Amino acid sequence: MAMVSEGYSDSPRGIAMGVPKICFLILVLSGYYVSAASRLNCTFDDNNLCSWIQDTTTLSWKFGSGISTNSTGPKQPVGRKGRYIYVSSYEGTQSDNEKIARLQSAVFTSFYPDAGCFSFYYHMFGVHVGELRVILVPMQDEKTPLGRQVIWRRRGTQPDKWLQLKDSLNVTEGHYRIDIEAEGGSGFVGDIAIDEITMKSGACSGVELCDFESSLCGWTIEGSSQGRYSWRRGVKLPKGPSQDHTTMTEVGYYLQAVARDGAQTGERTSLVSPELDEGLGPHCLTFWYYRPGFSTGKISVLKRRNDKETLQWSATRDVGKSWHYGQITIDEKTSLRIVFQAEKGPRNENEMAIDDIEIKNGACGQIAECNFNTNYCSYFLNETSDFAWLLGTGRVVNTQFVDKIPADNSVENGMFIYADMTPPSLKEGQQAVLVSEILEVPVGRISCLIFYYHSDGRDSAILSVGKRILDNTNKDLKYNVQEVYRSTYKTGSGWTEKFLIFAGNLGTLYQLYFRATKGSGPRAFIAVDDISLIAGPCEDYCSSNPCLNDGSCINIGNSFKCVCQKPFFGDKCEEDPCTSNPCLNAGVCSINGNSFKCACWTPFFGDKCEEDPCSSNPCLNDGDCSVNGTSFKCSCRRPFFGDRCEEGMCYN
Ligand SMILES: [Ca+2]
Ligand SMILES: [Ca+2]
Ligand SMILES: [Ca+2]
Repeated sequence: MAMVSEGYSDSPRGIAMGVPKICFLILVLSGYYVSAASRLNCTFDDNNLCSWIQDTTTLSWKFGSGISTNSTGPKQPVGRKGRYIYVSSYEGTQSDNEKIARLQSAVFTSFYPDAGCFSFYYHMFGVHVGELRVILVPMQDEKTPLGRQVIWRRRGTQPDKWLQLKDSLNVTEGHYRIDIEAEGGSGFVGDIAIDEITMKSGACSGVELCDFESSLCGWTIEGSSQGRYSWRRGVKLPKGPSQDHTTMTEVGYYLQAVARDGAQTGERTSLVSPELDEGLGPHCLTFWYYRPGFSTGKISVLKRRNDKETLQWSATRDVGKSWHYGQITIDEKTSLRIVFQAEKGPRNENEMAIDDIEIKNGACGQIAECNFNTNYCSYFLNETSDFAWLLGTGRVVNTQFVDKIPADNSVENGMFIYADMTPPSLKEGQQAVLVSEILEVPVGRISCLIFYYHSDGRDSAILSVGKRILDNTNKDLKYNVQEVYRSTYKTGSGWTEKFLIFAGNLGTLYQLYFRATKGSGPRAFIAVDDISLIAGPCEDYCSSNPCLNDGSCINIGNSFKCVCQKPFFGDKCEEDPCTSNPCLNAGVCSINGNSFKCACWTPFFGDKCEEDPCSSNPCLNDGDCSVNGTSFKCSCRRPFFGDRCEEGMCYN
């Protein structure tokens, strides 16, 4: 714990040296030690821990297979078969300071300058989930630890799916051990599971998320020319946010633009990405930033190509002492780098920060758009909430209390958000409030909010939707809450679509909110999915029934999406597995489950009727093959003869 809680941060010295790709010293796995490090690999499938050992603690890692779907653990192991290991949040006996399950790796050796890529899958779900952390332990020898450094952690409930940690280890020469610790929570609802640990030589490739927990992920820092203003990686730095965005706790690394004594207004520092390949196609860059106060400075995102930078996004307004969401679409034909630039403002009471930079396939949607299939997008739980909006498919909290969850689990068969009103400590009237990133009333002054919701159960609960209008005319930010919609209506099975008009004065800043209020009992279920917001009046793009073959239509922004019944697919569910005529040689296609089956004409055969008796080239010695009924005939070249031209006049 030591290095993290002391506010350790990387020295900017390495930055000035301009170390390419992965900064600082990295794990080496070469020669003999490659096998030593790969010994860390484990799938847990055969009920064994491979080279890992369980340290003696009060909680224990157990083997699971995911068959108990009503528990909070994963529904199945990674790869859908075998085993994983998990820790129950609470075993009923431990006191608060001894609720840790610890897995220890074998000791391995590393030295500069190669890298090791460490990864595993984790699943953490349920209101009482504690913390999962990875600790790098420098070792004097096989037995004696020299300290411990937390290199990654997640706390509290996460989306109800397997997520992957993948990180280039960042260590100097020496002997090391890795510990994986799961800390229990305050109650029974919540398991922490892990699966498929791997360690490979070389830095990780294809890392899409940089949370700064163990490194700069291959990005580099350029300080101001005067050297007094620079991005700095650290934990709980002075004048910064009170919590890290990744972990939502005080421990966790982010990047802060730090001004030293004498730093002048207008000095700039840049965080520069590795070169992004050309012709990637559209990608969405998302990030979280912290910028409170009127004169704190400016935070910008630029594209850099051949030392020429073009501005893509910037924030100068006061958005209060909390993390905020930003996104830009990148779609470039030539390679480029992304730059996060901070420019120092005249005041020093706060300093700007960034965290959780992610680059995903596909263009960004509107900022308030979210299908909740991977994360909460720009939405976050308001700190005044008494309980949570969980991200998942509706299991765990409701199964014993609620008659029906949405029939197909989700509008898009992915995840959705649902309010968890089951903890016994909750009282009537308590609330969970999910808010969006700050939005601006557009030209035309009206927007249309579209969302889908589901409400069911024997007890009552209220869903209300509205806006929190931001008043930043004074030094202290204020919000004026305006409810636009309230429902106590039970939708029963399936999803109900809602269109709401939001009107306001041009340029007014506001956040959308979705609030669930608990009624008299816990037997209530409220879920929301597929939120979108567009400028202008509401229009129902599904009214013309564009989806074919019984597909259902969802309005998303100023377009629609079809959710197709199997085996149909395509934008309008217009295609089935036979649409592309997969059967060759006039074979007849029929649908077979989600795939197709071909009935072939003689002499053709094979899955796609692509073969005939000559396809396998049965004639030897350059003989010509011709189809003869359902078989073949060879015309041989002299001096060869025989059914397959396999015989010659003389053998030598
Ligand atoms: Ca496994
Ligand atoms: Ca972080
Ligand atoms: Ca969804």
